[in-house]
Amino acid sequence: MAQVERTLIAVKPDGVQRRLVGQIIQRFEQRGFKLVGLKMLQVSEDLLSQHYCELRKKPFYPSLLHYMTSGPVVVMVWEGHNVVQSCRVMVGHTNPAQAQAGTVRGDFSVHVSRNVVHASDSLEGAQREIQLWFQGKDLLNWDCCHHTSTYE
Ligand code: IDP
Ligand code: MG
Repeated sequence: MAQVERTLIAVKPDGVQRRLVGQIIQRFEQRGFKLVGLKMLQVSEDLLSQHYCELRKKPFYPSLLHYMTSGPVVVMVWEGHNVVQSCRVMVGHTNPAQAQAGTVRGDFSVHVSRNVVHASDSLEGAQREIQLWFQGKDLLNWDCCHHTSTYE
């Protein structure tokens, strides 16, 4: 079977502290995406600096590193048709003040410095981030019994 699209989603430390992990996972399950990888970890600055390499020069970068290392994160890989873009829409605008109600950020956050969740922003970004956070052996190819109710 051809490899379908995958994206990286992470519940950030504020989301874990606020016990939102279950509700966030539920949204992606309910939509019809398939969970193929999941782990909880305390992120190292080294991993984060690679993850956020494009933001290194931003004024908020030091506080972003501090926030993201302030506690554990739950990181996941979700699979499905158009999953990268669909999950970005489900997560909502980077700045919760501009995020629509019904999105994760629009429902659970108010300020850009504590926006609860990460989602890859492109196919290339997703591939890069998945390789950074997961080893290939930790991503599971499994058959979902609902497949024919979700896809043609
Ligand atoms: P994204 O998470 O929606 O892809 P990016 O621009 O890639 O947004 O920024 C990564 C993360 O950096 C954001 O999710 C947020 O946690 C943080 N961030 C972005 N802009 C600001 C800001 O202006 N102030 C504080 N933190 C910010
Ligand atoms: Mg981003």
